[in-house]
Amino acid sequence: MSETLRSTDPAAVLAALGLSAPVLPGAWAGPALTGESAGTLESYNPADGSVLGRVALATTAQYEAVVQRSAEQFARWRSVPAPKRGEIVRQMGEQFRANKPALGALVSLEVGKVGSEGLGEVQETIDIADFAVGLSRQLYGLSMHSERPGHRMYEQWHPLGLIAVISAFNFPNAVWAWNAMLAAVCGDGVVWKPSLKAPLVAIASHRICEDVLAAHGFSGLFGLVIGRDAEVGERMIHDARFPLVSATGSTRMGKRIGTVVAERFGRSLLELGGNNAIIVAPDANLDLALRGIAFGAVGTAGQRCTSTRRVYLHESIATDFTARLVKAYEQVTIGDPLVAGTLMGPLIDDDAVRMYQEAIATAVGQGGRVLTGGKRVDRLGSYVQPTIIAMDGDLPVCQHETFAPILYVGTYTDLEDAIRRQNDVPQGLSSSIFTTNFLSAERFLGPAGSDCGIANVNIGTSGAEIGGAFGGEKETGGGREAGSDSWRAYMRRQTCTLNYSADIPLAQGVNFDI
Ligand code: UN1
Repeated sequence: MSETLRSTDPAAVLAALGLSAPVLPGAWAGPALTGESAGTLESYNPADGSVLGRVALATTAQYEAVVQRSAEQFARWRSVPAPKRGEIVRQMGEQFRANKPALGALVSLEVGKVGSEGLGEVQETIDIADFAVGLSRQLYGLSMHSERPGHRMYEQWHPLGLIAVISAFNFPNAVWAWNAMLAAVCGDGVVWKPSLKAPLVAIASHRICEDVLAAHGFSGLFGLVIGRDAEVGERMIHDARFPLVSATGSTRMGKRIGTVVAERFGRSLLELGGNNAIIVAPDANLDLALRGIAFGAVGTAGQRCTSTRRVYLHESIATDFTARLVKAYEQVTIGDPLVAGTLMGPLIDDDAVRMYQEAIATAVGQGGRVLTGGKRVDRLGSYVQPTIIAMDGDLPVCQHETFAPILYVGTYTDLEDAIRRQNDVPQGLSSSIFTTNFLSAERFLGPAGSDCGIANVNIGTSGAEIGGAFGGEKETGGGREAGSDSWRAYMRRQTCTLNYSADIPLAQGVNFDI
């Protein structure tokens, strides 16, 4: 399939994904549950404020039906051999490949990502599906040497159960897929509560997987509930049928989920706010630094949790480099995300525009100087200008994550001080240094260097590949999703000791002769 579908005709994109109904169901226990609803939700195109579609919000009873269905299917799915589960996930990956142009366009329409980023998001889903397929033959446990003669000891990994996935608007497809594809090969069921700002991408993604699952007799292993916190969210996090709640979103939301889930001894996997900085050393390749910062800060209109929010420039290069950065910003084409050549689309909605404006006003009040941007763009849709704010010391506003293209730029003299400042925020997701000096790079990556879950050299803070574990420390929540050994979060570990001797010796030399 080609990747060139760039229809700005939403009806064609929705029809290609089977989403043409006037009101789409918001509860899917495999197929849709219809009949009742907890109200109607409208999904808007942030590029022009038009209504893309309407969704019937899930009721409590529908939530219950979805969870029950997933639980029933899990009871059989857990006994399917993992490589066979992998084969079914492989087929899901194939379907995402076939639907990539339309689904990528829908991501652009519903959340405002530019065309290549919409497609890139679906590619991230395809990548994690491929990764999960390979993993399905590599869910390894260790074997240990028993201290007792005639004994064998090993550990094995079993499916954990039902996984609740709560996702944010900014990666409406891929972050769910990180969880769902791994959970599926690990033998789990998945119930997804997506962002109410991106319900259509969720329905399309769910249906793609459901078709594959149904063809293999596992309809409803993946469930979808598009609902408000009152009907669905709170119920879900309190629900003991979910041994794991994996959530992406704000720190405030994560605190609530972490507390409630811990109280019932569940596990939570949290991927919350970021506040990511780039240090540019005096010896950096400045062309690379410029591109890395521009994509990190302006890409996705600054609405990634990995977006670059702060830059620390060495004083010797600061004046010239800042001027280049300002010039680059002024060349950014802002507009319809699905028009070729657009680099920055709209923010998700007018609330986001308001938060952008408030953050800038606060920064200026604290002594920040707007070097470029700073204003809403005067056209239909939630568009803003990418903004650079110069600061002498670190502004208090820098402690907060604003989901918008605002970049705070400061200077430094001493690398130690720059690293201290990059770490000196409550969040700990991603970080970068641009340097050609081996010692500076290693210093940044060392144990007293960056305190983030992601630390890069000569690339920006955003755009991580799925092969690595993704997540961060401190208020970012500590969870790790996607690659490496993140799969372990979706399984339970069992330590097994087998006695094949004619005696029953006790460990630690204990005698208990009876
Ligand atoms: C997010 O913003 O929640 O590293 C996820 C990145 C993407 C994922 C971002 N691969 O920027």
